[in-house]
Amino acid sequence: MTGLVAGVLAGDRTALGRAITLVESTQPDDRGRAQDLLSRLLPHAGGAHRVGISGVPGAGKSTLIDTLGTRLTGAGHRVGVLAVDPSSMVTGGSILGDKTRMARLAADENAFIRPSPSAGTLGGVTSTTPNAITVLEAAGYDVVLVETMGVGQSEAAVHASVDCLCVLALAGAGDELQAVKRGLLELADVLAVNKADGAGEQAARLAAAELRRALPLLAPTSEDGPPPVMTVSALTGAGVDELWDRIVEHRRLLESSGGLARRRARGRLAWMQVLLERSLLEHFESRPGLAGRRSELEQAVEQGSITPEAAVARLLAL
Ligand SMILES: Nc1nc2c(ncn2[C@@H]2O[C@H](COP(=O)(O)OP(=O)(O)OP(=O)(O)O)[C@@H](O)[C@H]2O)c(=O)[nH]1
Ligand SMILES: [Mg+2]
Repeated sequence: MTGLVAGVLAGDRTALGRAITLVESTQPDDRGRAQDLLSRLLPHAGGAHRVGISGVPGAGKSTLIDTLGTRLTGAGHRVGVLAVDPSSMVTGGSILGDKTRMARLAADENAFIRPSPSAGTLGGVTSTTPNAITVLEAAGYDVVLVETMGVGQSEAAVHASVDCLCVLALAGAGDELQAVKRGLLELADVLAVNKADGAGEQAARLAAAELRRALPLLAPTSEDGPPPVMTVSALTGAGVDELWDRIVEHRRLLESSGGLARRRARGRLAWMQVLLERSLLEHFESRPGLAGRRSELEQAVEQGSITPEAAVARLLAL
């Protein structure tokens, strides 16, 4: 364990990979060691600018991370990436697909790309995402980019894990707002309409203007007013520096208002809630006899001979 801690703190890539595997492990046997490791790394963590990159499949998240990450390492940053590989859902754990889409960054010695385990997760973030961020920070990565798919509950979960959520939108055919979901819009700290290049440039600019008009109506609850809307091309790099400037500006405002500490504290509480719910469910499901009784009751509910409420009440009474 001491060797692993020292390896991570020294930025050793093998140690880093092993440490992330350990803190992501869901094996009961690993949990104690993982907690031990995390408690030793925590004093060295917290220093990164944590940025979520979200958007529908194909929005260009991986391409943006490759372009932005390469620019950041060029400017002297060390960039950690947590990325979900859609293909790993089928193959059970290959990041090859995304590594090829982040080819420059994957070969960059100042970057570390880590595939997220996607099974049973919320579109790329898991309850172990904060742990993986801790390990990367302790290893000296000062920017952590988290790629997530804009699906299900993942927006809220990733929002709780990062300092800034950058949402990539695409110009739609006709309905400009189609390619970004409302739930995502409400959580976005910075919005960027991607693929603003070549024949798509004009459409991207129109979509951005449309978003700027619509945002005050769509997300009236935000304390700081609507998020800035940019146009970028992850492919050519146009607008990517400006996008990073806005992300840095967002963080500066958060820091000067004390909001960063509050946001991170809220995030930790949100994850505690997620973990509590998961543990309660696991605890409940591990009761002897539950599985059999449950499938009987499920059949009864399917047939309509008993209400879902009554079935749950009987299960809880076990
Ligand atoms: N023209 C253009 N194409 C882009 C741009 N960014 C990404 N693409 C292309 O869009 C496709 C999807 O890009 P990805 O970066 O893999 O998108 P993603 O959001 O990571 O997709 P998933 O991980 O599958 O959800 C690829 O063919 C990219 O080459 C851009 O700025 N301009
Ligand atoms: Mg991707």
